[in-house]
Amino acid sequence: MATLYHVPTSRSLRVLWTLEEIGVTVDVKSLGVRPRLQEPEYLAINPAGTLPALIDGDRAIYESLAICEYLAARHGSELVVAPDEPERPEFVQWLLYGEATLQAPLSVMARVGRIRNKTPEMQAGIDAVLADARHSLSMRLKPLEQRLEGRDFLAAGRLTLADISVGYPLNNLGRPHFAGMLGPRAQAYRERLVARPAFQRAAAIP
Ligand SMILES: N[C@@H](CCC(=O)N[C@@H](CS)C(=O)NCC(=O)O)C(=O)O
Repeated sequence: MATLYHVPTSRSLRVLWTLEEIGVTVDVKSLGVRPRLQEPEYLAINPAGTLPALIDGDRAIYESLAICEYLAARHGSELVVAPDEPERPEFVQWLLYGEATLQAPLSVMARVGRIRNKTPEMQAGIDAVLADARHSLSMRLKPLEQRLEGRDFLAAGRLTLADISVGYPLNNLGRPHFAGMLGPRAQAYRERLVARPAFQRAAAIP
């Protein structure tokens, strides 16, 4: 059985959500957030120290969306839009958007938020980076709001990995700090996604 290295609230949530949607289990190893970056045992599995990682026999996969695609495709799930389906290009676009476009400014915010022992000059620089990331985030939400006009899902008229990809940063955008950033369609879409029983089960995994 494949092993998934996981930390609650990390991008491993995408993988657990995918597994819950398709009704498949893997061996889940839950790690602490910070220590793993110095743990030789974990660095031997993923030299970058990032999460998630999936080990399946001799195969190691370190990108959350690549893990989701690997597991869903292997089980013949409709969460993957097949190459011969008309909305395959849109599927790939929104699949990548969730990580490369929408999650990117959130990751910047998380990283600078971890800087300790700040001087006033550093704080001023950090505040400028945070303001820029927030502006970038508000711009990057605009195409999502447009895409959701008249649609429940991002591609192919059904739940796909594109929704699971985008659902991860949208879940993070539910925090009070981001109140008011989502447009009405993105807000309703977020609520629909996080209300899914499969999402709820995945989010409850310690
Ligand atoms: N693009 C990668 C990003 C992986 C990533 O940055 N994961 C975060 C946790 S959600 C992490 O491990 N951060 C620790 C760090 O970058 O030092 C993916 O989707 O798996």
